[in-house]
Amino acid sequence: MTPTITAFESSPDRGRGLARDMPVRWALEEVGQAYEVRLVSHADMKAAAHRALHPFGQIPTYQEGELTLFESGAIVLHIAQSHEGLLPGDANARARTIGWMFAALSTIEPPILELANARLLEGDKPWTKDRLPLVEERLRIRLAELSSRLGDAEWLDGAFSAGDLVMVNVLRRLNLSGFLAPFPNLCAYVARGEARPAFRRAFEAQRAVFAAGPITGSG
Ligand code: GTB
Repeated sequence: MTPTITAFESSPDRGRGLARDMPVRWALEEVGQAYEVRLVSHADMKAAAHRALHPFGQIPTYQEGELTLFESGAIVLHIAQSHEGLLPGDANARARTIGWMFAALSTIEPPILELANARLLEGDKPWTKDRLPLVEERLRIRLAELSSRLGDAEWLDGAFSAGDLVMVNVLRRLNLSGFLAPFPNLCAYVARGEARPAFRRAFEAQRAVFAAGPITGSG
């Protein structure tokens, strides 16, 4: 059965592939699973019909037969568990891969989002001048730790896996920030992920939505 995912009708990232339909598209491309995309406006996301799929009124969602999922990490894990290619066969390696997915979403991503919020949402607040250096330092520490663990390896734990997919996707948010620059191995790691043909297909698919422009009227 062909799954259907949701994505922004008009993404605020202007086609840079930073919204969270991107890891889902990427995972589907990696495993060679065709999918359909239902584009939603901000109003659609907050309407009752969408909230029945996603309690927080967000994208992405994933529907496949009787199954409805939200949370990009859970969706990527489901795709990885139901296809070959993104999880190792060995049980211990599989558990470690899932550990890296959690590490990406619950250890590396929070300081990245904290920085984005401090700059974009709280940039004009009186406390930001004092708080921002602390937030930046917390992110630098996490990146240094990740860089040290990755070392000269190509991927985090053996062959490319769902752990790398989620980690690279999280780190991409820093691409234009300069925060990755002190860590050449992390820059190369992100570039390796972005060079994968499945990533390119996913990226082009989401970019095409932005390039086509917003849907206006029903014609
Ligand atoms: N934890 C959830 C997941 O991983 O699926 C988070 C889902 C989420 O944050 N969805 C966002 C959303 O629907 C879109 S991706 N927001 C609408 C709302 O909450 O009302 C987050 C995002 C948005 C924009 C950019 N950008 O412009 O760069 C990057 C990431």
